[in-house]
Amino acid sequence: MPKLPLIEQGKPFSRRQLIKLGLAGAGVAGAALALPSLTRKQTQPAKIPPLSSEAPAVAAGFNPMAIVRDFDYGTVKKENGRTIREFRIVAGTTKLDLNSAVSFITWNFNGRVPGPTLRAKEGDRVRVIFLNNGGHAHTMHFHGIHRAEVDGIRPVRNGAATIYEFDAEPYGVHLYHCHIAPVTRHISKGLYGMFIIDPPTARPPADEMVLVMAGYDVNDDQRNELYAFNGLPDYYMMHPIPIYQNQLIRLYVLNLIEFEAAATFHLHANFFDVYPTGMTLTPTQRTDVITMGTAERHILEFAYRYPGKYMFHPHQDAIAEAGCMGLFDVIES
Ligand SMILES: [Cu+2]
Repeated sequence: MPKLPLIEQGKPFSRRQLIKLGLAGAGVAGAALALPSLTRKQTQPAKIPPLSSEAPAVAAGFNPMAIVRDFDYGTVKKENGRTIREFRIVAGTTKLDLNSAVSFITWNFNGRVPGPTLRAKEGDRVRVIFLNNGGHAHTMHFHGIHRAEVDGIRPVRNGAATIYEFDAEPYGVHLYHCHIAPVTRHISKGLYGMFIIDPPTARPPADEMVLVMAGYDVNDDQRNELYAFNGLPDYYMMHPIPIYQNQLIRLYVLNLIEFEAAATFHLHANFFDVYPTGMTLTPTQRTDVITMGTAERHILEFAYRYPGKYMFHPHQDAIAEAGCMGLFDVIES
């Protein structure tokens, strides 16, 4: 074994250092490693870092750092022995600075993009009271099992309201979005959100987060010029999401990028367990990149073994480099 030259970890070797190591001109063969268990199933409550005051809201009520762990369980009522979860959703418009050069009028639910992450337990009754103040006709179309009358394709004109009521089924990660044509426009303007139905027996405790990938067509050319996780391009690059080392992380990930056939989700320096559409209680796959068509969504679980900052992004790097990119900041614990 040659004497190791003094080097800094992660820094490129100089030619001289390579020669000393006997590596000049030769490829470095990687050793095959067995994959250890990634996620320790835990029973104690998840450790979740407090919301940082350094991660500012970018418009009134619009803070991607809050959105990432914000779940709306609705107002819980009992009617004839059944649990009713009542949600109040208002469609509106909000101006958002997507970056220092691009200001964009979003169409949104409850003043944020994505809309609130609505959450119920399988078998609950969901009642969504929808008021449209958005200036155009809009709807709320939910994925899930329900009657045609509440499928959310009948336009609700500006200033009007309606109620969508259905049973929460089946459990999984679902979504809702406006279904007025052209749907590409109504979705890429911001009218979408996640709809989580928890299984009858809760999943193990975890630091749970929502990441919705979407694009912005800022010049109406049927292409996206900018992309984002949870509404704002590059926000989580500027404000990394703090998580704890060795803590089970449960990501609810949804791809709602219009005008692209599919996008992938890739996590750096780690692997994740995949629960397709969130409809299983045991993972079906372990990988570090997963392909998702538009409206496809999954639960991804992982834990980080080492502290530091790690990127996540679609591996269509053009999409990542146009705003759909973020960082986890793994805090030593
Ligand atoms: Cu709409």
